[in-house]
Amino acid sequence: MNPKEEKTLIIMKPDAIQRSLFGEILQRFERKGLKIIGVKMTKISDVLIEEHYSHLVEKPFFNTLKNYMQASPVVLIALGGVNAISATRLIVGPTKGHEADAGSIRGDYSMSGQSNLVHASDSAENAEIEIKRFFEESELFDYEKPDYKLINAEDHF
Ligand code: IDP
Ligand code: MG
Repeated sequence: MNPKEEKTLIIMKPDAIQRSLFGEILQRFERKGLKIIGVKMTKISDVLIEEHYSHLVEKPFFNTLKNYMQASPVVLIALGGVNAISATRLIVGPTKGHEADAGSIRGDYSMSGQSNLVHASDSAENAEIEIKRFFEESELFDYEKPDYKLINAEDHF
């Protein structure tokens, strides 16, 4: 296995589902060359939101953020790939949609600092914790993709 192979957690937030952008957003990750290793739809509980956004619980906007995250089910996606964590954060773009570059998901489809369509893990440490938070081991899949060598050229090894 390539030592730079990583797993990362994506959450399609309620606005992505409610605005029918799920397919469009997923396609961007697929086209980049990332591998879908887990997918499920769920409504996130109070406890898991407080855990997932523990760095924000003291903020004045936390309750509004919690209501937003529970406005509909979300879709949880685990992605795998070489340098998957940083590559995925670049595709997603910075937090505030109105500041995100055109070409990124948030830059192309969002305006808000809250309703920004998608969550992506920000470090190797957090990616591991977040995937464990939302997926059982049996819900993650390892399988061959015939395009792997085309996407990950020799310079990756
Ligand atoms: P990130 O999603 O870009 O990693 P974080 O700072 O980890 O950004 O914040 C998590 C989520 O909390 C954001 O994606 C956004 O939905 C929400 N959020 C962050 N800052 C604000 C704010 O100032 N007002 C409202 N919501 C915010
Ligand atoms: Mg974050």
